[in-house]
Parts: sequence; structure tokens; C-alpha cells
Amino acid sequence: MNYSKIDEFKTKSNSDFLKLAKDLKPRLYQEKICPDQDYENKVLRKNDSIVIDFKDHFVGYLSFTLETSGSHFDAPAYLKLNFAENEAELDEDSSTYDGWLSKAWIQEEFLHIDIMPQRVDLKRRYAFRYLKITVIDTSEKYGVSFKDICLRAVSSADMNAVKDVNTPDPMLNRIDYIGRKTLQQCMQEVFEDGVKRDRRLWLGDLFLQAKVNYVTFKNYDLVKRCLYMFAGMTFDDDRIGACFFTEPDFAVDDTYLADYAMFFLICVWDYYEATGDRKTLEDLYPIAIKQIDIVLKNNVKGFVYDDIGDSFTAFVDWSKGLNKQASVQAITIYALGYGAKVAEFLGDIDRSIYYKKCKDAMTEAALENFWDQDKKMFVSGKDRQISWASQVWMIEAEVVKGQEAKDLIKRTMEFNPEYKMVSPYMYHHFIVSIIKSGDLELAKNEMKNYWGKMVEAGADTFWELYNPLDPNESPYGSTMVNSYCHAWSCTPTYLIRKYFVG
Ligand code: RAM
Repeated sequence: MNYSKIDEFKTKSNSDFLKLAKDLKPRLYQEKICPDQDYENKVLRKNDSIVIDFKDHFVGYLSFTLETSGSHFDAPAYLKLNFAENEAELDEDSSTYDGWLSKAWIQEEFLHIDIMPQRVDLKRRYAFRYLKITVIDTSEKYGVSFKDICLRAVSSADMNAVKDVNTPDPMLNRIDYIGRKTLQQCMQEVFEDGVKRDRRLWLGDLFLQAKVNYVTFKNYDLVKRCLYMFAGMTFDDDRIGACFFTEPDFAVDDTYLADYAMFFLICVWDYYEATGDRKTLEDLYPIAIKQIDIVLKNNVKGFVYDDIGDSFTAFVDWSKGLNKQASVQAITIYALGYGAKVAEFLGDIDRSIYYKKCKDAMTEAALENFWDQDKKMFVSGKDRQISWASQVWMIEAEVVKGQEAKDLIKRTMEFNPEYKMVSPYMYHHFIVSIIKSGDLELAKNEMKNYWGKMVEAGADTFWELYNPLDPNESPYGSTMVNSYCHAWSCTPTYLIRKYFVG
């Protein structure tokens, strides 16, 4: 699995929407962080290194002063800097990297410093808690030492602006805090997916981040900005892209994911519910419903979504070999439900009736085509694959409800399908499906179980990938590019605040 490249890629823009998005560019909060200075008296020479622990995860710009001792420097100082979100990253050897995502995401920097003493300001932004500085070389005549290693940390959200939940359960409190911290780190000029990588706006991630933002930082304008970006530049056939670049200019990426595109409407609706901003809802409604219409036209035949196998035309999860047909069938049903509701709300009655009919027909088709009466589980694709994702999405889309949904969750947990959930993104939907079945206690326990293990493993922020059965899980062929502060994993803060307290 990897991203496909489109040779001929044409886009369509709405300049009013893009201008609105531009005008909503946030101001970043800045904080200067200078850890303990116990490295200052060390003179370092060839192959020496120091590790500095900033004691928490930060996103920002590093600076330090480099001084010399011994004879006058007769060669540049040559340094290697490794930035690590997770301590284990410090031991990784990037020269062995052979994953399919760019090696350029590995957070390391090689510097030649010609004149010393010098205040060195790194231009590139890094996301890290640990910094390792290795002196690759000085010369036989001199050594170097470091002074005032500081970080200018940046975010468009203020951690202090949100109160702790203070439940009687310390683990719940900790999970809430780390979720909040994860989101805060990823709130920059847009909602970034991960601050180490890819450092940009992804629609499926935004969909979840916005929900957490509404119960914490309440930075409504940042959501609004991101929504107008997606609506402001689309594929030329009106499809909304899965992700969006902001530099040097706004540009939609040439990746399309059908599930993400359909979430756009729900994201707009959530925004409306949080703010009451009807103008935005009305502005974005036409492009939002088009996403559902395009899927119905392109991908659904006889009320059944195409068998897309494990292709990257929809996301669902990073689980290898996952057949996505049943999941996307369910996601379409789920989006149609919202489509009908929003259309009715805006007085678009014919459409609302049409979406309701499609929803019912696709629900019926789901039971007919994907329910296996012997196994009493949903299957997906021509090989009738059984996965966690298919069960979860069929419940979240209410194809099965109430006691039947509870039974299906129990059966799935006992059966433990071979095709597992590997991302916190998919786990979020698992927890939501349990909540929908009505078993809040089980939902809370499963959430604590999964995210709690990351806490026990020392997470300062929640990770992009976490497979309890395989710590080396990576969709990219190497954990070296995995991100350890990834916004789609911040959702327990939303779940706790919405369902588990108060
Ligand atoms: C990854 C990103 C992002 C996700 C996409 C589908 O590259 O981490 O979070 O939305 O894939």
C-alpha cells in the first residue's frame, strides 16, 4: 500500500472561500523552553554526544550557542542533531531506512558551523522531547561546548486555557490530559495530522480533531479555516481531496479518499452544532453533499459499494490486506444519515427524502450481501473477509442496533478476527460503536485499555500507530517515520468529556 500518483491533476478553486481561509490564519502562541544547563561545562570532541531531555513533547524551533576551547578552531565543527518524540527513536540508524515514505521525514540535521562562538538558529521546525547532539568532528586542536540550548515552542492553542477533568480515576485524567496535549501540539496554522510528519491538514484527521477541539480549546475559527480550504480548492470534478497543503500557497493534494470526502458534510454539521454559524453551513452544504452524490454515482451499484479490496481509494485503517468494501458500504450509510438530516434542516426536502431512501436501501443491501448467517458476522469482499473494521462500521452506521449490536461486539471480541485494528483512528470508531450499542462501561474500559497502554509505555502524546500485539507496526515499512504525536489519536479527551464524566 502506498500513495498513488496522478499524472494529470486538475483542480477547481473558489477564490472567496480561499480568501476567507487565508484571513483566518491564526496567531501562534510562543513559549521559550530552556532545559537544565548541566551540559554546559562539557567539552565535546569527535564522536562525543549529549542527550537533552526537554521533559515534555514540544513543537518548535531550536537555538543554541556553540563555543570552543583549546587552540583557535582550524576546521568547522560538524554536528549531527537527532530529535526524538519517543526516546527509542534516538537509537535508530537512519542509514538503514528502506520504508516507502520519504526518508526526509526522519528528524535529523547535519550542521557545519564555520565561525565560533556563534548563536545557531535552526530554520526547520521539529517535534520532540529528546535531543541528541553528536559531534561528528571538530579537529585535533579544539573541542566545543554548548550554551543556552533553547526551544521556541509554537502552537495555536493554549494548554492552560482548558481545565483538567479531575475524575476520581487517575488513568482517565492522564488519558484526557495527554489527548489534549496531543491536540494542542497538532494545532498550528491548520489542524496538522502529525507534527513530525506529514505536518499538514488531512480531512479524516480534522473530522476527529474538531470534535476534541469543541470540548477543549474551542478554537472554532481554526476549524472554519480548514473547512473553507477543503471547499475552496477541489479536484475539477468537485471531489474534495483527502489532504491539503498551505505552503508556499494553498494547494489540494492529489489524493482522494472516499470515506474522508464523505466525512466533510459531518464535519461541517458538527461545526454548525458547536457554533450556530449558519452562514458557513449554507456556504459549504452544496460541496459537502456533492461528496455523497459522487460516491453514489461512481462507487455504488445496486446499492452495494464496489469491492475496492485494500486499495487506497478509501482509508478505513492501515491494517495490511484489509478488505474495505463492507466498511465503506457502512460509511456511506452513515454519511447518508447525516445527509438526510442536514438536507431536512436546510429545507432541501426532496434530497432529504432521496438520501433516506438510499440509506434504507443500502442498509438492506448490507444485510443481504455482507451478513454471514452462519458466522453471525459481517464479511467483506469476494473472499468474504472478516475484519474488526467491518463489524465496527456496520454498528456505527446502525446497520445493527441495540442488543444485536452488543452481541456482535461480544462475538467480535471473542472471535478476534485476523484483520485487526492498528490505528488509534480505527480504535476511536471501535469505542464509538460500543457507545452506540449502549454499553458505556465496556466502551470506557476498552478505551482505557488501549490508550492506557500507551500511557504505561511512557507516551507524552498519543501515537499515530499502536498495535498492542506488534510494537513494530508501521504502514510505511519502518517505524522510523512513525509519528508519536498524531492528532487522530487524541479522541479519548472527547469521549471522556462527552460520555464518561458528568
Ligand atoms: C497518513 C497520515 C494521516 C492519515 C492518512 C490517511 O499518512 O498520517 O493521518 O489521515 O495517512
